[in-house]
Amino acid sequence: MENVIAGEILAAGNAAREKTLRTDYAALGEQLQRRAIDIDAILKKVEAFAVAIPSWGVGTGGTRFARFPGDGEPRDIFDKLEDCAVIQQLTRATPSVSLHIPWDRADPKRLKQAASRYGLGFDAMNSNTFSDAGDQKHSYKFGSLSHADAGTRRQAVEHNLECIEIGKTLGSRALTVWVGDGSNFPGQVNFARAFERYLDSVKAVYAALPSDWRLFTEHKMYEPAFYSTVVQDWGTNYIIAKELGEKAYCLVDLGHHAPNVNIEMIVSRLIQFGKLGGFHFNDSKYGDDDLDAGSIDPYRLFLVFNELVDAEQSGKRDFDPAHMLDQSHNVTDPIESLMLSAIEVQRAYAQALLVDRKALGAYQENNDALMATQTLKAAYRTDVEPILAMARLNAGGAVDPIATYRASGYRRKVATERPAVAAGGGGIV
Ligand code: PSV
Ligand code: MN
Repeated sequence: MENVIAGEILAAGNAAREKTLRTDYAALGEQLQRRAIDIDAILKKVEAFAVAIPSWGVGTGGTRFARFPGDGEPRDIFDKLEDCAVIQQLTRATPSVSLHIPWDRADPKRLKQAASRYGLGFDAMNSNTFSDAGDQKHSYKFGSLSHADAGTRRQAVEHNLECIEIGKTLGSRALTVWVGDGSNFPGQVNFARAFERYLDSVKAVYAALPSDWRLFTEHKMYEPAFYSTVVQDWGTNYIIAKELGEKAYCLVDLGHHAPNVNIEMIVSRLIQFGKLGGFHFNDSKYGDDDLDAGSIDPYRLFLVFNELVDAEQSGKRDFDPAHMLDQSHNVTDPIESLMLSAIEVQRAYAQALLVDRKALGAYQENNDALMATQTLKAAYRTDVEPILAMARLNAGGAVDPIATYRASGYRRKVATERPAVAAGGGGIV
């Protein structure tokens, strides 16, 4: 496996930090032992935890007002894979990349070669029928899978089939479908007819799914349609997954809900009825802000993982939610944001593993609301950083990924190698 960051830089950074880390890890181990928790067992689980990087996340994002490109931005999917390799090399928590077609269209064999050179795999494929590609016949201005015109729907279905074909060569095992279909004016579309057309189209996509693949449909409350959206909420999404069959699951993008919605309860419901497919992790304050995971409300992220760990520990069958990041970086170096976001997701998982579930169950049975919530807080308040850093060190990553990345000068290097990517209008990301 090719190292993008020089081995000596990584080793030097770790050498400077390893002694302190071992002291901190031992101290946390003692603290957890008093709570009857074996730190090494938690470490093992954290080491096995992974979250996929969205290929589109390593480029600088933008808003509809402007995009301010950063230095050395990836020019194509091969540069993106190189950036993803840096994230994986230093965090060891992001072994796969999620591709978006047509943005990442390239010879699948070359893609596979490039990824395996870096030791990366491919996560879910993402189709794009929310914007027009240069060479397509029908426009998606008024929708795609739910479009009133049969030719446009057919084109959108075929695009999804092409994504599956590309994914097969790459070794992907899932397709994520998000459509921006909806309306901007009351009366513009007939809700029922649009949903019926969507269901017909997505059924045609589902029919082409290989037997070992999963189909993830992603709901979103609004944007780009601002009055109604065809797949707007988890209820609609659940209906879709039920209508399609056992390979269809709901994907929860944390940013796709109204502010203050109890997302962890949605997660619980979908788990209970066997339809939770996975996540797009990010954070938000007002809407689909695509901010870094855990940057605004880390407690909510913990509460989501509390549900996941609860399900995992209660032995739910066929429970294997996909973990992906989906965020947009407008003011930070995307590599740094993605490294920290992956670690934040991992942190929420580690904290959720510390919840005393036996005590919590007893408090719940006895209606002791105060102690029940304190039980969650006790886990959340625990500083699990030594566990996360130890997991990285054991796997050959960096104790401090940001410091090591900055010391490596990677961004300066690619800035000289990659000609600037144009500024300009924003994207939807
Ligand atoms: C839509 O906002 C979304 O969350 C979907 O996952 C898209 O595929 C992604 O963002 C990129 O635009
Ligand atoms: Mn998403």
